[in-house]
Amino acid sequence: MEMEEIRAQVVPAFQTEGVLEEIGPHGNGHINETYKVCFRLDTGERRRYILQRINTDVFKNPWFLTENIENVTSFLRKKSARSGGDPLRETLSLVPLQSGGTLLEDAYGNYWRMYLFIEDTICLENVEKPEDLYSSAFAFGNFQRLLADFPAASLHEVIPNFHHTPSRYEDFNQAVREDVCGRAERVAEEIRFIREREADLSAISACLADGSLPLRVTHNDTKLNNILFDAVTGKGICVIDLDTVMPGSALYDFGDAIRFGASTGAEDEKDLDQISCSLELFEAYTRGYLKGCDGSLTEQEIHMLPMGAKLMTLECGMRFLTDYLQGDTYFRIHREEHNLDRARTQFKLVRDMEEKWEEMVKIVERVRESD
Ligand code: ADP
Ligand code: GN1
Ligand code: MG
Repeated sequence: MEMEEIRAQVVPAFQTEGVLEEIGPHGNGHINETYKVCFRLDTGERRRYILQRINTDVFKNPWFLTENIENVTSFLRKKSARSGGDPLRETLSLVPLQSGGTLLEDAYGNYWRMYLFIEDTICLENVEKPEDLYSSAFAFGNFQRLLADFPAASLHEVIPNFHHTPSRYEDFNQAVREDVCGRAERVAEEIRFIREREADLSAISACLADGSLPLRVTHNDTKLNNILFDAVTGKGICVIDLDTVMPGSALYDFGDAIRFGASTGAEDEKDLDQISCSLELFEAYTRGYLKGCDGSLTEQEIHMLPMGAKLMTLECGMRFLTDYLQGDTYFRIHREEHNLDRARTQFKLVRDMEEKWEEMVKIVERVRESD
């Protein structure tokens, strides 16, 4: 959709303040389309908003997704207000439509939503220092703690089996069998890498099924760039990108954050020599996460944190490779073989974690004891 159309037909549907000045693409997400929309008030003050077109290939039911976000954000806003916080800074706020509700379906069948832009914050694409990761970990842990008494059963499972690794493995095997782009032969080594680890894949799902791991409300996409940091204090103040909030395991949130944040290189780095799992960053995240969860994790969850890191990294690599095999239809790519490069960084990380396993286990023990 052209920017002019978005400006004329989408933006006016929302209850914004002031006169529209500018609209442009924003952020680096792989799934939705994000725009920053700037308005000017009579007083000269600026009002900004985040406008997003929801990817309905990925999120098949945007109504359910919106219901989840409305319920979770209003729950968090109330908690923030009760504890003397700043609800509009600590929680995402959906902007209502002129016609009521918060989800817009345009004339072409696209779905849109708008959030208040949280000002004076920064969003980090890469870890610049361990404190950043600590701070993001605290925010994600705190998010989990705040949602501990949210009625999890009321949430829609917007993407069924999102972090159910054995089910991702089935999808992967099907993609290898079908090999619609004729790419399987080229990635035989990566396919073997995954298959050699088949026995590990049910480590979390089996414990959720037998009740030895509790089902919690989890974020499920705990990349560093899904936290907004206060521009002055550097503290992680708001957890964003709530599309995948669903019932799940705390290990999903911990593991996904480690695979992204404790890597010494970018998710799509081509030079695999740049990629390893930094134990310093692993420790910083573990410390921040346990602090943020504030005693709410069980012994078993803490014990399995290294497994969470390894499995979520392997799963993500498997998802990138599956998408590569299927012709890059899920994750947005910016170059040929982008998904393959992404998959390779994840497998390099998994191998490195396996080599550092004993140290990761010791770090978790040390952090727990010092807590
Ligand atoms: P995606 O699902 O595509 O990752 P996100 O919801 O994470 O989309 O948004 C993309 C980027 O937009 C974020 O990484 C962040 O930089 C920015 N962003 C999103 N929501 C807000 C907000 N309410 N205030 C300020 N920036 C935001
Ligand atoms: C996607 O939209 P974004 O970039 O925050 C994906 C995550 C992956 C991530 C990998 C809904 O997240 O699961 O871990 O890319 N989100 C969805 O970078 O599939
Ligand atoms: Mg995001």
